[in-house]
Amino acid sequence: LFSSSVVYRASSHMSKSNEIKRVSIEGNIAVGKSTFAKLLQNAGQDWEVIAEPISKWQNVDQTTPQTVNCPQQSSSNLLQMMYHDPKRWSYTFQTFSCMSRMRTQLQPPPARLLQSTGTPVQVYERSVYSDRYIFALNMFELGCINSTEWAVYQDWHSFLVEQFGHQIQLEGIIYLRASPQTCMERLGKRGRVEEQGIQLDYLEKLHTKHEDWLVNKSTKVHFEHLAKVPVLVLDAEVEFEKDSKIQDNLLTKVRHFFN
Ligand code: DCP
Repeated sequence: LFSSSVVYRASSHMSKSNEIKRVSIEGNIAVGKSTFAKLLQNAGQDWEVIAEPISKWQNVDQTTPQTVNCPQQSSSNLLQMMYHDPKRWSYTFQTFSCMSRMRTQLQPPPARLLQSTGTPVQVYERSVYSDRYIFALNMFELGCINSTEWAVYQDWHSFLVEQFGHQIQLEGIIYLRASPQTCMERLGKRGRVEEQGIQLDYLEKLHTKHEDWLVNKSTKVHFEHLAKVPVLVLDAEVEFEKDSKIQDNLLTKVRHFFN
């Protein structure tokens, strides 16, 4: 099903100067983005991974000091709240996850990367674009975000991307592609408590959203530059975590994408 890999070279789109490139890793829940990001991080000193700020979503009180002393706020795991009661919490979750991602990705790159003589690359786990065109859109289509919330979400998202987007503009997207069934198995194996109620049907919907955005290019995106960002599609159906040969093969494709 996913044997072919579609490659659009990122290099032609990138500037030749010693600027830092930004690339996001996209893919379904539990496909292996973090594992792949670590692989890139270890592959060369020119790569720096900016992890998805998921621990912030699981501990909201700790990240927003003004709510720390609020006695009614006993539950602070927004990820859990969203999966437990999606109609009530999806909008709040999507707002907070996108805002915290933007804040994290807007941090200045480490000096090590700025001093690099090669091609320094900042690797993001997901982006503000998958937040909107995969997750928030899906929740809207499922009726868990209502039309007023969706209008508000799109309004502030467009505004923020227009204001700050140039600082986190992507030069490439790496799409880790695997079947929803495979992601379901990996999700079960890793056993993140909040995700235990996720059904295959949900992963299938997210899979279709990834395909529409990154392969079929049928998702209506609102940012001109985004439609031109090159996409490297990698087959993540095979288990790559413990297989060095497969890892080398994937890394070769990534290097080719950047050179
Ligand atoms: N999530 C969400 N809406 C978003 C971003 C994430 O509902 N805008 C949810 C989906 C997951 C959790 O947050 O339950 C973490 O999302 P990811 O799929 O990005 O991260 P994983 O840890 O699943 O990635 P991987 O296993 O591929 O490393």
